[in-house]
Amino acid sequence: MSYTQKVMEDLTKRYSHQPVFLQAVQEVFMSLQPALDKNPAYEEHKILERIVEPERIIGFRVEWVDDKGEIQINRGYRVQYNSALGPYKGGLRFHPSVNIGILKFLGFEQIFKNSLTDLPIGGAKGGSDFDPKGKSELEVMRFCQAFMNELYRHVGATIDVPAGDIGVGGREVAYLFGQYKKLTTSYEGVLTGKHVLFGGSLARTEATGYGAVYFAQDMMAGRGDTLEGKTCVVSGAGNVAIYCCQKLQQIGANPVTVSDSRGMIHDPEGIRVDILKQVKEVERASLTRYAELVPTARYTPVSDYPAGRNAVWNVPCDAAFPCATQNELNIEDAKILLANGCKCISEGANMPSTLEAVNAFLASGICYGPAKAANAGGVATSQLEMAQNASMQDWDFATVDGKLRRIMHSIYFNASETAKEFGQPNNLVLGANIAGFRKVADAMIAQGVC
Ligand code: NDP
Ligand code: 2IT
Repeated sequence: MSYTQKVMEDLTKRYSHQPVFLQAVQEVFMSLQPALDKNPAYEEHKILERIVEPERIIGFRVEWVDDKGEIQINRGYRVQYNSALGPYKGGLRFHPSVNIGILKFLGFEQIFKNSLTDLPIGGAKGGSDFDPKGKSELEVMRFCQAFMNELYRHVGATIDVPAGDIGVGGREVAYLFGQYKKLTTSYEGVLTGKHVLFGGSLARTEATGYGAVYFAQDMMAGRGDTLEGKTCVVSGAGNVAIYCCQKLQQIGANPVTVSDSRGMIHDPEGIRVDILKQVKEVERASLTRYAELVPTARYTPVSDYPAGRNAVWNVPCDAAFPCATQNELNIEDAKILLANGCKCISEGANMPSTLEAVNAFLASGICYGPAKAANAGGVATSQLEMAQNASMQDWDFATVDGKLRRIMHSIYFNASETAKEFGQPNNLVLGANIAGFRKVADAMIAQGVC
């Protein structure tokens, strides 16, 4: 039995109740064996057994009072996964589905993603099962304050720097920042994704979506092709999806779909980003509202989809950008995309494709940009925010966007060169996993057993 199989077997027994975590580990492990064979030091130092266990998991009660005066209780977490390369760094997710297994999957991915950026950041993730949907502004503020009342003792600008993820955007980061400042009297870059008025970086809001498009451009260029004039499908309608659509339009491609948890929009004329921003960022409404405002848009509710499927993948396209959530693209979807001639997948969301779908994309030989490479632009720009805060500077939009462009290019180059080194050119899953892993593993060995 190989080293990866042995560790995976033990892990599966121990964490059978955390399926998405096991899936994330499996996705990394399926690439690593050649690198482990090449360097026996990784097994001697038990790097796999160590890297799958978080350095620390913090769990806490979050209690707050709703607008009716009723006491509400939620669960809050921070998984501080790996600090070999720098202070813990990764987002916070507020969604009713949040549990330790989901945060371990996200934190595990974050270790390798952050390593790929070549910036000094370790991996972490956190969040709560709080559902921001349907909550008033004051309820969201009270919840964020209650969450920070506990989290503040575990974070800091050189310790652990949270940011946004699903359900956590600029509004939530601002309330969390205000409460941290109140509790510690310290005005520091303890969170990223802040408003530019108090230490935020220009281009952080756009960075994940823009980065996923930059990565797709590099993949297509590697095949002598371009995204210009191409029809693109995008899932999700939040931070990542909005700025993915915006960048696609800026480079002359045509995004024709977006989706949320209740339905999807298809408009062959192209998504109206100004209206999408108004509906999602300002009104925080459902996509039915978008369909009211844009006469050419067709809305399909989730109830009309085949069970468990996201209908955006049925729309014929040249390139697809999953930007909503994990496991939103399964093997049936992958087959339809491939049959329709899709040439490029760039993952804005974390682990949006099931393992079977990933294998179908790899077998087909099309451009496939796995999440930990393709969506690393968000966290990379968060680190640029940390750098600006630490040096008390602020850089203009073009400077930050230029750095983001170069970082995405370097991630693509590193993943594709590593794939070539291991005899599988074009396999960016293998390239990204090995390139991300090696840096963390080498740093762990150098730092000793601690
Ligand atoms: P948002 O909360 O801004 O948007 C999420 C979008 O996805 C919403 O349209 C939401 O619909 C939809 N969605 C979420 N969960 C589900 C679900 N279970 N089924 C169907 N639709 C769903 O989050 P982000 O845009 O920030 O994050 C999207 C993805 O990108 C996540 O996987 C996140 O981990 C990843 N990511 C985010 C980064 C960032 O910088 N923000 C960086 C790297 C990755 P609805 O509003 O109806 O719930
Ligand atoms: O998944 C991710 O990379 C994020 N949600 C962004 C993390 C960050 O620290 O900016």
